[in-house]
Amino acid sequence: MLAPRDTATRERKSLNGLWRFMLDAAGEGRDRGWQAGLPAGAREIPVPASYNDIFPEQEARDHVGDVWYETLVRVPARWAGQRTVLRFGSATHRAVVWVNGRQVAEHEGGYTPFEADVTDVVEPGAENRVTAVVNNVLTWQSIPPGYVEQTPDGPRQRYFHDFFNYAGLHRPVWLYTTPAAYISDITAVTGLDGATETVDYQVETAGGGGVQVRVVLTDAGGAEAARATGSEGRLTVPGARPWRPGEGYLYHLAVQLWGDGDVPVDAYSLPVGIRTVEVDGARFLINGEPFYFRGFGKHEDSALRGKGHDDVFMVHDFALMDWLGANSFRTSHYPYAEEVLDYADRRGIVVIGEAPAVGLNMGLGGGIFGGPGFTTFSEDTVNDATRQVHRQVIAEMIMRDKNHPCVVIWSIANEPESDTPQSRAYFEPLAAETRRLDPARPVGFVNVMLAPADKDLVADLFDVVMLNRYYGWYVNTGDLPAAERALEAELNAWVAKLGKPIIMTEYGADTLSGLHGVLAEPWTEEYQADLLAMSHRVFDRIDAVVGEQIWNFADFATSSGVMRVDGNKKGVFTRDRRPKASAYSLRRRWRESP
Ligand code: GCB
Repeated sequence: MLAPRDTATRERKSLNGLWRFMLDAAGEGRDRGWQAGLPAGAREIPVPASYNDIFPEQEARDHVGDVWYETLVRVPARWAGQRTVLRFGSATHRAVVWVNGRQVAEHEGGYTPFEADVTDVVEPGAENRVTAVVNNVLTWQSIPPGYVEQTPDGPRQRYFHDFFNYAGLHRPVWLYTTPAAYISDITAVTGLDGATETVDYQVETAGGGGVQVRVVLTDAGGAEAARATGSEGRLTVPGARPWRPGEGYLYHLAVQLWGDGDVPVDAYSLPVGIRTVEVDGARFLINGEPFYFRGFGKHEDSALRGKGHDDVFMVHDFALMDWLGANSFRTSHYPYAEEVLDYADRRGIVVIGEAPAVGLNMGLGGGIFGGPGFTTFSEDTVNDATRQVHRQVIAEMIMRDKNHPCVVIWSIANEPESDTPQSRAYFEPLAAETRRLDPARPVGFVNVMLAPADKDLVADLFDVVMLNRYYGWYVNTGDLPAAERALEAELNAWVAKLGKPIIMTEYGADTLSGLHGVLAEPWTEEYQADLLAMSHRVFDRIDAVVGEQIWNFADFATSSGVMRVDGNKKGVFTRDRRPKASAYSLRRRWRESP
């Protein structure tokens, strides 16, 4: 799926800004005809943003069900005769969209884009009404899963993941044009043929026959590097300058459709980073060189915006990662806004792209507080229908992100149950399907502490071992010597079992900014720094560990609970991005011995 871009033949119009907004807990908007116009009580709300924290109201924050968004957009008169497309970067977790009262789109899944051809529905030159009903309910058949509990005070959304269920229109909304015959998709896979760099391209077209595809690859300075004719082929680029960690060098693949005329029918330009990714024994190679991941699991999360995409936070977060010497992050626990991956491409930041499959594990969250006692995989809980949705979100993530050089691994789930035959039966086809959809990237899933090497039944299906471990926090709390022994023993067991590269995708400690202790007690800034240093000593002793990504970059919002004080506090930065003490010790480790 191509991102909307302005080109010689295409034009975009942003629909970001203030939209009209209504909560609809009773789900009666459709019957009341709100798709034809919201009632007078509608308020204004910013897009993109989560709606939960904009108004100081419990009703909005804890809303369960539908909300309505509406805006009026004047479609330029000059767009008459062009194909016009309406595109939502995301709508969390599902949406139905109308234009001028006519339904044009319906989409399941809160973290991938969807679009609709609205050529026949919009009136160029006039104001057109765009209406979306967005629903935030999580069920056993949504990804991520959840369930709604009916209480005397109304419905309550329950879920199994540790971040707040923010919802709404989180990402930019666009109207854009294409010519009637247009480029509908491009796939570019870079590689090496002997010592020569290659770009294998494939162009899909729609809306008209008799067109010819021409592609020209130019370097960052605009100089031509290769060209070809035809909808697929291989470009060779001897001596290409690679995309590599820390250096986001990009070529551009200019794709043109030609008819009989002397100007192209359609034109689109795709950034291409020429690089290879491969797993070799217990090493992770980028461009044939061993790569060590330094960085974080992150969240799309900030005050007031919730999960709304925000360029200020994006640029600032990357600058802070750079300040620390981080070279990578994981899009825990869902695909992030496309703008983030575009930026990572340009900055040379390495990304593990993760599907929104988090919370597929009923073994977590029980303990002394008592869990509801669900079975993860069963006809009534995570079942075949759930897996079908899971398959779909993986496919949409790959369709959207396949051309980003920054993405080097697909993570298809975070901490699912993985120690039962049912979990193997669930994941085996998903792993195979992910490889089929993208044979060019290693595939993994993130393993939970409950399924160490001697219990896990799933990790052998994947190329890399990604581990979330909380030695010194959830276990061996406050006892770092014991934590160090246990962590090392577990990692050695994984090395012995699979011999694959290990990336530590989470480790860390909740830390209250400003809390200090002469003795490093849990929750103090000193303890976080000590726990990280302990973990790093272990990683440095094990060759197969090829990455360390701390949980988390910044403090973030969660649902309420006795384990969470105003959210999850495992950030190296606070939610407003002030450093805790560990930031300075990390900076020394990552910047002084890169
Ligand atoms: C995990 C989860 C992450 C949580 C984290 C924690 O293992 O993957 O979503 O936030 O632990 O802090 O408990």
